[in-house]
Amino acid sequence: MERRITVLAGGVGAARYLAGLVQVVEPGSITAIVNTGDDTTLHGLRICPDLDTVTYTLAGASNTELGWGLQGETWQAMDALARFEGQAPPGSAAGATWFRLGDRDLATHLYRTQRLAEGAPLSAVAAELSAAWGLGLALLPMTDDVVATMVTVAGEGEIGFQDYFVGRRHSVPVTGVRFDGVERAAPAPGVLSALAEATSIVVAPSNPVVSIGPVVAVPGVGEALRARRDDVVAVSPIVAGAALKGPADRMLTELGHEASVVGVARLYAPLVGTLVVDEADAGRADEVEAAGVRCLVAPTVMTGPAEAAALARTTLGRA
Ligand code: FO1
Repeated sequence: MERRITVLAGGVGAARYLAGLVQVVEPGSITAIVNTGDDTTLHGLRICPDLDTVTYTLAGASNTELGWGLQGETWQAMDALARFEGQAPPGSAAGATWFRLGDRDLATHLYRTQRLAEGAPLSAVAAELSAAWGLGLALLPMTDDVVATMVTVAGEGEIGFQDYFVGRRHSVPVTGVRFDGVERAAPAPGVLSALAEATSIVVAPSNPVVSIGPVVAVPGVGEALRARRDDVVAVSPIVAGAALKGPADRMLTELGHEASVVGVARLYAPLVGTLVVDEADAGRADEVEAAGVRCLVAPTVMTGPAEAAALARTTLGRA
């Protein structure tokens, strides 16, 4: 039977996993369904951080020092913008430089924004950008509609995801998360068929709340996953109680979940048949299974391309 792999993806962890996966299977057999809840509009430009992180990483062009954006980046546009920053009246976002858009990265947002203004759906634009970078897999946004992850921050109220993540350096306690617009969103073309027709479905090691959460909240996507639960394998983004990158561990605790592979298993249990946990968490395998999820213990920390490829093989049952 022809192999088809569908991956639910957030940002850096998912991008690294996919970079491993393209080493072990034909890229043409892979569909990545990517979170767009982090997307934002600044300077009139539509910015899709997770789509771009996956694209740049698979193209071998990501800025590994920063963890976002392009390698070899320069910042002349941001430096020039800083001159105007103090002139904007209160409440205006004009001239904002807190969210750094590199000169090369700007080209992506310029192209995307123009195409969206011409009426192209985001899925078409993502395909064009991914083709321009020479990628062989299908890269789908979870939806062509606008969905915005909103974060309720203690003592401050609700703010946009990037205001929390970059503006507050994800260091403030979170009391709630909501995906604005998701109930009206439709899965992007190809999303539901990629889930229905996949021979394997993988939930990449991404933040369960703000990266995978928005994807499964798109009407129809959670249901499609539940229907394939036995074939869904997730990789825990939590290793030995800590997130390898980002605020997933704190966020889980703040929202009343356990920041551990067991907490991840309990969250994913309705959708996921198997959870891959790192060897550091081998001692918790029984508790993962008690949550109703098969537990696979394997190295999950992707320190380089070989480790990412090995993790991809594990998720495909080919370790
Ligand atoms: N992350 C930062 O910490 N600071 C930034 O200034 C920043 C700018 C930025 C620009 C484009 C882009 O695609 C991503 C960018 N990110 C930045 C990363 C992004 O905020 C997060 O990594 C993701 O949204 C979380 O997955």
